[in-house]
Amino acid sequence: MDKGSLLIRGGTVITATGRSEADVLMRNGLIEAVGPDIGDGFGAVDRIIDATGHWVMPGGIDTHTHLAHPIGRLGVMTADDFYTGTVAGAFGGVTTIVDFGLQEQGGTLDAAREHRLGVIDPDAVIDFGFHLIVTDVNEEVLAEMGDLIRSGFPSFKVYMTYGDKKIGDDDLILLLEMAGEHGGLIYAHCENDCAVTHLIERHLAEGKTGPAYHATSRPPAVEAEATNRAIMLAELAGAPICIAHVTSSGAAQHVADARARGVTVVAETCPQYLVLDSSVYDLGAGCEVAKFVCSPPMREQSHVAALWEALADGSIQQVSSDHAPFRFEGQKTGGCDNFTQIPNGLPGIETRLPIVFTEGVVSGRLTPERFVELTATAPARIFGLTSKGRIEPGADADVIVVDPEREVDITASVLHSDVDYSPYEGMTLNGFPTWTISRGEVIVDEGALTAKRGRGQLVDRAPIDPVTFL
Ligand code: DUC
Ligand code: ZN
Ligand code: ZN
Repeated sequence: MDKGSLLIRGGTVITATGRSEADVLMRNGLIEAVGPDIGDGFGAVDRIIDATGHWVMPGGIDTHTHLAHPIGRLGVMTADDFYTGTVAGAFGGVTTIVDFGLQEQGGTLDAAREHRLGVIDPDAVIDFGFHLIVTDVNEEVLAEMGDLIRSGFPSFKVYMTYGDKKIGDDDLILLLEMAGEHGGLIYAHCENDCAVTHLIERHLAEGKTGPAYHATSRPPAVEAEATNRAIMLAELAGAPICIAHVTSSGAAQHVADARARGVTVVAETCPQYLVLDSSVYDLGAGCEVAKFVCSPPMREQSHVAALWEALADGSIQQVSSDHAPFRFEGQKTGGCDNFTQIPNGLPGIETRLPIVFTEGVVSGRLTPERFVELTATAPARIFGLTSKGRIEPGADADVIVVDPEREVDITASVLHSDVDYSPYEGMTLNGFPTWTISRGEVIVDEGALTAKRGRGQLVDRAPIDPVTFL
């Protein structure tokens, strides 16, 4: 079937490896040609976009989103469904997400896969995959993993804390061994559960119950210890591992040290840890602080600086959003008097690219090429999205066209998530796309949504290659 053609003319094409003044021709959902002055030789096109003065980059890939998902120990449902969440993503330049499918206690991973597909497919406006969250490890689950990996579901999320979603070290070793054997990847939320539980109990016993105490109940050592343990277990098992949301210099150093000694470990951080710090947990700010409750929490400035260094020097390989949106009124406010009752997470799918663009590229910390690598090319490589994250002939035509000079003042009302606040209110951000293009179709057209609900497709993902994914 002819799915049409589109020529993006006159922009600066930026990829992870370089930049050039070039046109990009897309046909039938794929990139057909990239080069200067593409014209008559390729025949007529359905539409031409004049990208003069714009940067043409691979669409963002966000491999850490929680849409319509019961989060953490409390199991509160996130506020975005797969329509509002992916619409927000499209406006923020995201053309693919990798979300999560949760294994029920006593259930199989295959049942989790089937169920989740049924939830996502009718609603998503951009392409999608999902990691399977393993919460209950047994013989049957271990036996399923090989087939799942070979059928396009190569990554498995584990929580080292979070109530009944937590798995212990004994199970983590088994999962790592099985993943390593079959080309899978374990993706780990690393916090020491015993320490978190102990510190929460101590805070409550001392009457430290307000939202600001969330942060002191999960200090950096809690994260660094679990990160090191997960890496060491992966090393023992000879398996690759991806560390979710690194927030602290200690955890980042464990990743860097392990990579230097040849361990197949990669890591992500998230925008909130790059532009916010522990000052958001001001004891005097009352319940407003609940807006910033996420796990791990934001850290002091020395950690923020260490994360930027790790992004620039390559010891952290990607930036995902960990989009876990909760409304302030009615969801976050449920824990104004007891921080353990605040659902953990921040909205961020729409602001991820603009934050990294503004604070990374515009501020001179990252090259434009590194921006593309961190937000699209590396996530595709790490999580097996072989058709995405590149602008080259044969790749999926997932492209954003950005006017690097255009600024947007952030308020909740200019964003598209189904939440009543943004953690970034008051910031001015560059890097929002003028056009977002998914498989050759313009889905955001100069501020207007042109995508149909449910047009997004499941992405076939390849097994992990532990050599190239580094
Ligand atoms: N941390 C959060 O704050 N929210 C989503 C899940 C997580 O690990
Ligand atoms: Zn997590
Ligand atoms: Zn998460």
